[in-house]
Amino acid sequence: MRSKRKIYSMPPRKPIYEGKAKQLFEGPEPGTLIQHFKDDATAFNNVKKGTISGKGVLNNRISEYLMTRLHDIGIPTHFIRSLNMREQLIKAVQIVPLEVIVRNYAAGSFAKRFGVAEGKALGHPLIEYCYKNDALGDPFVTEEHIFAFGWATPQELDEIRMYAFRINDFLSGLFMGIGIRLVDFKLEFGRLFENEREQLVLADEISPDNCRLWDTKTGKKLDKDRFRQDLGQVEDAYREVARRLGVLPNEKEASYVIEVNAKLAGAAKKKAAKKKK
Ligand code: ADP
Ligand code: AIR
Ligand code: ASP
Repeated sequence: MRSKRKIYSMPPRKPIYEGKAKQLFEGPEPGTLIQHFKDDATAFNNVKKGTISGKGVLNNRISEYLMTRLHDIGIPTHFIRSLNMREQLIKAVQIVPLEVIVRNYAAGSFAKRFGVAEGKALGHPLIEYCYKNDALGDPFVTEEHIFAFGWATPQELDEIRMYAFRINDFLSGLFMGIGIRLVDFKLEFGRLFENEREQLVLADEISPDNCRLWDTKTGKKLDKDRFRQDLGQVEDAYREVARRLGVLPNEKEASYVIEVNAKLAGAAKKKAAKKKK
């Protein structure tokens, strides 16, 4: 028999920002934000748009898990605690406007730029920076640009590099342990102002949306490239990563999310139809 569980509507909250994959709301305490993970997916700087059903729930879980593990090895992060299946409480930070990309193997834009085969091992992990600016298409920049424009100080960039390499070492090992090769990934950092102290912390998310993850045995892509390249089985890939990390929601939780999503979609449709009238 189907359960007659009541689905509670969300209390109104002050929206702060709506991005391509997430929404930010004002948090319950000063200096906090609620990070809401959507199923929306974009690629090639918003040129390709779609949805990956259940992605928000999985990325929320995966990012919570990875951020917690990183905190345990001494990497400061913005993550405070999980709130529900799609949301987590985070510390509000001033985002350093850089995408910090770490690469272990050639793939994506790097393979294209240098005309090398995807999967070619790089001699050592390599860091690249992009200026976080959608209107400009997140252009690649060097340290010279970063200092000249004042996006980060030399001290901050030293710290970012140190964290990025430590995160890479740790995550490469963690994924290796579950049969996944960490090919590359993107990080964002922010400035946290707390107790009259300023500290750099890891922000945003770490998930198959911003990592390239390949099965070590088969080479199968288990990340957003399946969406970018129309490879199919996109949801399955995200689920597989969550399953191997041991954070896949159980069936009961999953069916509850599907139920809530259907109700919300129905309500949104009704609202849109009313507006049209
Ligand atoms: P985008 O803005 O690129 O479309 P998202 O949809 O993922 O990306 O939106 C999340 C936004 O929240 C990003 O712009 C990211 O820089 C920002 N962000 C992530 N963590 C924090 C934080 N702790 N405090 C403030 N902003 C954050
Ligand atoms: N990335 C960069 N901008 C947005 C994202 N998600 C991530 C990709 C990939 C890495 O950064 O997901 O893991 C390098 O991307 P690219 O396209 O430069 O090869
Ligand atoms: N997230 C970026 C976009 O929406 C880049 C990407 O993931 O391909 O276009």
